Amino acid sequence: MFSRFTRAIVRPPARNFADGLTTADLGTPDVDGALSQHRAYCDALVRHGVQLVTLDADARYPDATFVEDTALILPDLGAIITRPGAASRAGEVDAVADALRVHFSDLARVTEPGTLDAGDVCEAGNHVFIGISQRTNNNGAAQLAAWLAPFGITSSTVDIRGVPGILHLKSGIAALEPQRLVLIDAFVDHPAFAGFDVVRVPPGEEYGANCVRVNDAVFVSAGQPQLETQLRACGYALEVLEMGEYRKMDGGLSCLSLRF
Ligand code: CIR
Repeated sequence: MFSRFTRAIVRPPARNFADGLTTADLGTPDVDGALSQHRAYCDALVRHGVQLVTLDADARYPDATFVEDTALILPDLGAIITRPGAASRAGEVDAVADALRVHFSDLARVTEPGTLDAGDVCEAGNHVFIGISQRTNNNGAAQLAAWLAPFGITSSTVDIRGVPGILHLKSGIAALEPQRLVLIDAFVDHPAFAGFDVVRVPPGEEYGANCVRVNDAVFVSAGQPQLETQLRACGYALEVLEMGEYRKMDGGLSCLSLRF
């Protein structure tokens, strides 16, 4: 599952981006700042060989820029459209499904009563961790597990509801290789992650845990200097990206693109 990505779906924020959901106490995001951070993010994807599929902004869905939550893609194999756990985000899936139908003839879907935000899905080689969160329920996780199994992909759940400060599983974990995870302290001793090579996120830099391997580089949010040093020591080239306007809306770096 660490194939090269050649494409990514992205969706710039609408002018009413600040009307989206958030628990962060970091102030109101500036939409022009968010657009400029989005452009820089897209430019970085292009620099690393990724062709963009850019969806139109849609003011009906102020959180729609966080496209990652709406689908899980197994490059060259298949894609499943999620059923987002927040009611205000339910309709975001339509435009993403339309875009994916061009590439995947048979799109699967998470259906009621399951809910799943793909920000809760972390792929590590042929195993997938599924966070049980305020957005993803056990039924949604079971539906995803059943969809993955015929592809030879195993899965397990990680209940994150008691972990403070994270919205999704991937707010606190990233897979850089099939056997190498970035983990916040809250996950370091979790049995689910035993046996993995771990890059431990320094205290105070937890927001940086939501980094993404894109082909030969790791994309990481700006402002995490110790984590940057650790990642460079592992041999990764980094793309350090300003994410401040998205952080104000509980958004991480991974959620701005759906890579395949
Ligand atoms: C939300 O609360 O749904 C959005 N404001 C943020 C979603 C971020 N998604 C992600 O980290 N995968």
